[in-house]
Amino acid sequence: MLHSTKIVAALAAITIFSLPITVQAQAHGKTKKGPATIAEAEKFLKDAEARLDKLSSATQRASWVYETHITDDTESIAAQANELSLEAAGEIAIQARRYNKLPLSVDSKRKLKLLQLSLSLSSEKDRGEYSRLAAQMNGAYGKGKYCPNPSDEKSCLNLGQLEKILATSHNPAELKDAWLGWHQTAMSYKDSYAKYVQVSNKGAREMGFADTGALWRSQYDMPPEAFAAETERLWQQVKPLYDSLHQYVRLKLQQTYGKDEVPSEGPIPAHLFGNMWSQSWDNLYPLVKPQGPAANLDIAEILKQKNIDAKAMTQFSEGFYTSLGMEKLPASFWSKSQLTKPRDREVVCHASAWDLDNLMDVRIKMCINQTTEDFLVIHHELGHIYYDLAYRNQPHLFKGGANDGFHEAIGDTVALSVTPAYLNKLGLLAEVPDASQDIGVLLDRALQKVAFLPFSYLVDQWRWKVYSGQVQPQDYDKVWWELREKYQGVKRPAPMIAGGFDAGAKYHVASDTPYSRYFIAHILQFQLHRALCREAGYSGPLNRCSIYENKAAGKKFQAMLAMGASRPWNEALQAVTGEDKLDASAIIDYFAPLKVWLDAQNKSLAK
Ligand code: X8Z
Ligand code: ZN
Repeated sequence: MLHSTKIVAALAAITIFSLPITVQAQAHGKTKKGPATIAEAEKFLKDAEARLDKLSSATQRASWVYETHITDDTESIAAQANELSLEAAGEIAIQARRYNKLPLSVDSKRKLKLLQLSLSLSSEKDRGEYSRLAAQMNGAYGKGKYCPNPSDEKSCLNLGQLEKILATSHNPAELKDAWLGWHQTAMSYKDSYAKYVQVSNKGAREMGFADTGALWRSQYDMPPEAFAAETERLWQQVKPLYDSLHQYVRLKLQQTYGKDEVPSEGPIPAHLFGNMWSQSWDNLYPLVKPQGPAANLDIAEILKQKNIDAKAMTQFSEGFYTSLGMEKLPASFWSKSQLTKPRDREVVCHASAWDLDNLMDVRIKMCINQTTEDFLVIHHELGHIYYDLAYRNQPHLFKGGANDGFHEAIGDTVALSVTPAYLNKLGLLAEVPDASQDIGVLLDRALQKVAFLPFSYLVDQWRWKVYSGQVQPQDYDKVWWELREKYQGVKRPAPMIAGGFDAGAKYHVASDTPYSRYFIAHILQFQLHRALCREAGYSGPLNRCSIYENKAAGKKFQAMLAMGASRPWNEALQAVTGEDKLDASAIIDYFAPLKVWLDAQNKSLAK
């Protein structure tokens, strides 16, 4: 589980109230007689919140122990706890239907809708299978290893080691080997995934959704089709910027690897982007940086030189949030978080933020290295934590993000204020570069943020097709690569293999975490940044703005965080930006000078 403590998330205006009331109320055993009343509905909501609150803490604790000590025993403990939560959430979701037509308060109506955005598996066997498969795939991903020499255990490489090769090597054969090695690890749970999809769909259908994909798309205060159209609209807005970056990177990669490796047209092999999923390309900065003096955000050397360890890196990040007027992290955060990879056991290293008691027991789980990337990921994770803390006084069902994209955007918004000037102030960067070097910084950011857009869009394009049944297991890879070629312009470094499951080599597929949230977050964080900079009285180029120490911006931000999931997300957006729609013009504005530069480079490099 990532940041979310609840099985339900945000609300949607959807028509899911189709079953006759008697059938609805009987579905999980309990039958209420007579017409529903407002008083009964209020009591139902109160009891449901208390029950879910208690269960979510138990489930979170079991999952925490599992993900930080992977064993067969902790796997089954986590699966059992999840099964109980699933049972309760499903039962409550079905019972909630009884009150849908009552004239309740706005808050109670919203709570009822949120409760019904959940799977309901009435069969115990299905719940058991669903929970077991989920825990098993999550653990398999965490333990995944590539052993170049299968008879020698010492040759085995874990994901962290393979990612390091992808990030630092410039030897195409070595890159390809690490890439293929990791991707083949997912084959072992392809069948589990296919089975899991079927059971999950059953649960979505019991709640009246077409399939689990439709359930996911229903969590954005709009009908599922409208959400799909909205993401496509945003993608079209940013595509020209992505295309310019992709073309520039192609030409620079050709200079490093030659035209045999990097074609002049069509998709580029996926192992050459410095990242296992080609999802962010900042590790390519040294290969693609502008000529002459060009600043960037590289602080890895300084972290090592100054011996700034994982805890100190996290304290720097906390310092940003407190500079905005937010509270210090509780002592238990420091004693209970997992900041570095333990040597003595298997863990899920993929970074996550946890809210174990829905109050103050917040923690992060990371395997921090002294890299710029991890420094920024810490800001991302603390964004989740500060959101959790800000809405802790809301009723249980409103303890969540305005939508999941908001939850993902908070820390990234703060990290956009991690500018060279800010790093210099902290003593993490030797000099403040002048504005003439901005292109380097912008390019570095674009390699992180713009490169990510098509990937974050396509992961759920694929999953929506899988959940709808449009793509069957034998075509998982075929369609995965069609989408990756179409949107990202990257291709598999070698022919597909029978039984392959390349999508499963991505954490969020193995852990069944929706991914559109990151696409939304990458548009939204620039919108929030633009508005908070305005609030701070700043009017220069957006890439030079840092809201560090600005209490006015901090206050606006905190007020939005404290709303949690209590209102539709466009009201949360309005509270900070005054705008009520997602709008990619902020990311376009932010990178406007870079776009001009990229297009000029592409013209001259192509000659
Ligand atoms: O999974 C994450 C976070 C935890 S919510 C580290 N991210 C996505 C990923 O790694 O694929 C952050 C950006 C995209
Ligand atoms: Zn996150």
